[in-house]
Amino acid sequence: MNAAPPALNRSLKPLPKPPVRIVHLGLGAFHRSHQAWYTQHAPDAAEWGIAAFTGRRPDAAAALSRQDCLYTLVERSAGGDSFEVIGSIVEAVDGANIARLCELVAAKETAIVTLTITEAAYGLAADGTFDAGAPGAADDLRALSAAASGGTESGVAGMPGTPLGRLVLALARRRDSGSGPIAVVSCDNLSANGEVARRAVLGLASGWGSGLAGWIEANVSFVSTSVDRITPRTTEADIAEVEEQCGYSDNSPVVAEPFRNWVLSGDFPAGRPRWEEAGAVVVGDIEPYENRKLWLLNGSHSILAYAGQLRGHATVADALADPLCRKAVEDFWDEAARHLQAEGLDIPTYRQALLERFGNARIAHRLTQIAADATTKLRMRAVPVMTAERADGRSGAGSALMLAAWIDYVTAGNDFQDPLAAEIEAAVSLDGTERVQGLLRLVSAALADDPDVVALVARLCGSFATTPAATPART
Ligand code: CS2
Repeated sequence: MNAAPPALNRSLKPLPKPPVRIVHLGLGAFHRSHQAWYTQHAPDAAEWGIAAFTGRRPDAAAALSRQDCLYTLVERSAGGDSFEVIGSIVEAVDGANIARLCELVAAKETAIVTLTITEAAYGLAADGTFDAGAPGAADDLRALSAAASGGTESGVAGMPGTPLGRLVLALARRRDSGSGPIAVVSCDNLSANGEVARRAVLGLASGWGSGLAGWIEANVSFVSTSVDRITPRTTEADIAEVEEQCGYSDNSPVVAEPFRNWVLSGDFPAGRPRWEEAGAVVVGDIEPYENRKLWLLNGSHSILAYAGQLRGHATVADALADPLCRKAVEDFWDEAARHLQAEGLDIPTYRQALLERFGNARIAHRLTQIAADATTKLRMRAVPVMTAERADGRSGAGSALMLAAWIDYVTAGNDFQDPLAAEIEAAVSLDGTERVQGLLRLVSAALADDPDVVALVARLCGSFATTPAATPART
């Protein structure tokens, strides 16, 4: 029997460890294939190390720490794989280690906090405002108020549990340490994600009192970004492939498509890596780029996630190869494209590139992964397009089909993860039109209050039925 190969950190020449100047919340595969890649490829990479904190569980930090935070990025194209060791993350920390988070955010050298905490973690109400009554937020407001009146971050009990609650505590420490302005950079798929992050952080900071919100307004720059790189969850087969091809063992490789894109808009008062020299784009007005990506890429992903699974498919590539799903995607794109008119967006080329990216069958992008957190995602992906279509006097049938596919998906009893899971279950137990309206309300009150929209979505339910018993679509 062959001996197991050495771990990658033991088999490679040590990489230089840049000092921590970026703190990241949400150590997952996407951060490692995207922001960590851009940071490694910036010409001033030697000055910018990342300390990355996990979200709910410590596992990813523990695994990465065992190999000096190094990991392999597998770039998977239709033609084959290439491998690169990424070393820009220099510290991987359990998200519950709030003391370390406070220490790093309060440090003068730290210039940036990046976030990949998922869309749902911003605690937005359906109208886009910060929801102080949401379970995580309400607990954190209490915890922050207790901490402000004498708690310490080392006594974990009563400490904030959400990433943004923890960030607020850490920003309070930065204010107290006099380390000055800092940038918070959201890298989650939300429109105006910088502004959303600002609202959520300020909302939570009100729990702290003593002028913290005012300090944040004056000293924290909330940068908006549009991020893009398809990064499926790593599988055991990926781990085995890295071992075979690279000759070392890596417990945390990450697989991504060759394509990557990062558009940023906002100020970095304490500096930043020269990411633009690694291909990032810095713009004044991010909205058109953000909408192009959120609607065309993420919107069609959501269609494929629900319609595809209803039709028995497991991956994006399989679903796209199904003519019914493909038509739903193209119809939605036609609709969305009418509201993507800014100069330079080149929608035909973007669409063509998406077809190629989604069709890359070597990237097994699971539809179950995309299906999660629908209520938050559909607010960004279906609602704006449908609202714009209706304002222009059209039906919005392409977006309505995305909503109908989701409604059918949850109604059919498929497993799902969603911050509003209990509300979804309650709505699913209603009958017919009431069920459609109840589910729509979780995504947009305005759409649920429009009888024409409810009727249209109800009519489209059943469009992806694969069993003869289900109602066929009547469009
Ligand atoms: C996907 C995204 O899971 C999802 O909701 O639509 O993660 C998508 O793969 C990325 O935004 C691609 O950049």
